[in-house]
Amino acid sequence: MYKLLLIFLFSTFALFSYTTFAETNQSNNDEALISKPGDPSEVSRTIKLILLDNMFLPPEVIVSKGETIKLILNNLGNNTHHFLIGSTDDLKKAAKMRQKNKNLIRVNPGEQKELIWQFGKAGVVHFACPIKDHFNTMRGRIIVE
Ligand SMILES: [Cu+2]
Repeated sequence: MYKLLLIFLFSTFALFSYTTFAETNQSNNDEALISKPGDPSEVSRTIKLILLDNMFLPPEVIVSKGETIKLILNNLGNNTHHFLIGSTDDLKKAAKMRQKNKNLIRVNPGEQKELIWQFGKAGVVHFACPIKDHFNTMRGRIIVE
């Protein structure tokens, strides 16, 4: 019984430390606090983004603080594009390292994908297609008012 209690205490502590670390890590990144994946039941608006070779239309979107947006990504270009939302650093890293990112959405030509995203704080969130040769022009931003 005593042993079981020790295991319980240790795992609670481990979980707590992990959460604390995750929060500390996130607070270094303002954009992570401004936006995050949203709950489908809280969608207040749908915004369509057209993906072309190589740009987003519109390249700038304005949302209100607190909104959960369903983003429709419609690829009308001839090439496959990727969509990644995050901080400028995240996007640059993804473009440079071509790393697997769980938030990366692949949209083939003629295809349409959805992303539900919540904007909790006023600020600016960036999005881009991190594919090499696309990244320089295929960028946009979401302004949270
Ligand atoms: Cu692209």
